Amino acid sequence: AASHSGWQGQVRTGGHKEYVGFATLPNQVHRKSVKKGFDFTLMVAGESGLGKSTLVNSLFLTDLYKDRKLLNAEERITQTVEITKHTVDIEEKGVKLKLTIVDTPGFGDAVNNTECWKSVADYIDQQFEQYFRDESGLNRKNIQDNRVHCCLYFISPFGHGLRPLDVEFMKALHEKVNIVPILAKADTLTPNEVKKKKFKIREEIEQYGIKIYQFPDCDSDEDEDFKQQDQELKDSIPFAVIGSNTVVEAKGKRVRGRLYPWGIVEVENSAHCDFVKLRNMLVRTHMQDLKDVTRETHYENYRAHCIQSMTRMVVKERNRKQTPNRNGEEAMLMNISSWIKFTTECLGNQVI
Ligand SMILES: Nc1nc2c(ncn2[C@@H]2O[C@H](COP(=O)(O)OP(=O)(O)OP(=O)(O)O)[C@@H](O)[C@H]2O)c(=O)[nH]1
Ligand SMILES: [Mg+2]
Repeated sequence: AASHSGWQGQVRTGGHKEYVGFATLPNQVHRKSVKKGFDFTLMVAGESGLGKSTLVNSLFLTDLYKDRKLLNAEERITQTVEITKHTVDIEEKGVKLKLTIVDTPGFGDAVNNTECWKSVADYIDQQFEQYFRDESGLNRKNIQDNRVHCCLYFISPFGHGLRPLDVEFMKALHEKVNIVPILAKADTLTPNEVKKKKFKIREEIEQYGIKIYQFPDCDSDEDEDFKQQDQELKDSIPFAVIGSNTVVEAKGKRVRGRLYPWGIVEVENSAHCDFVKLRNMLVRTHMQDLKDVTRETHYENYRAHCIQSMTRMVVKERNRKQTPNRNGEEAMLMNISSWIKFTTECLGNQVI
């Protein structure tokens, strides 16, 4: 077999197959991307007080809010009042990941909650716009990609399934970002209630035509174990999670959990909640797919929409100016130059 170092190329000789060396291509890609490092942007959204900030803090084993000087660990996370972005660089076995968490203020506290999704939707669009601008600019090297790859949408454990605002919120975002629904504060429900609520929420998502992130189908040649795990993952939607910022002692081990008079719930115990399943999905199994769908579907939609409206404006402007006696070439040049002019103007004024 070919090794990844050096030229091993040989041609077919004497009828039996020899390697030219392109079997090393995956290795070349691997080394290059490890060197470059990876990035991922995760957003949390949903009603206030459902544990969004607490959960993202538990997810990546880093204290995102460590700069805040508060004494009590329980109090370390306060209500989120504006969209905040935290970036942490984490490294594991030489692989670097630049992780960005976008925390959004929960809705529900205001008297009027109509269009509470607006600022979140605008934030996602602004990141697309920045990327579109950078990509169409002169220097396309080292573009900072801040596009949101996944949005964990928190659903209250206290309602009967989805609330009207949940439906409105998710529908406002589902064409822009990969939505992964989360059943919050699962420690307040019995296992049977969790099961029933999950079923109801899945049913309503379908019924209201909400397009959540779809896990890609398994390849038919995958082994049975893998297929079963994949099915389990699909059946877990919405992930029932528990968040905590305190470390408690359970059976002699120190674990992240919540201490109640009747016992301890452990965040990372899969018998207690889907926290580990969610983290594995985000990090181990589907991070690349979430990024691919963002790029190929959500960004592509934004971009097409943008170009369409710019083209429409150019046509309108040209009709307004109506210059009947130009020859073809001159008219085409006019088109291009006004297109460029309008691109810049549209982006500048955010007319899109
Ligand atoms: N029972 C229970 N309480 C939780 C859980 N996660 C967080 N909490 C508590 O719920 C309260 C609110 O948590 P936050 O993380 O601030 O909630 P949030 O969704 O970020 O709220 P906003 O910033 O207002 O949108 C805190 O007192 C947390 O300790 C959980 O899984 N179960
Ligand atoms: Mg918060």
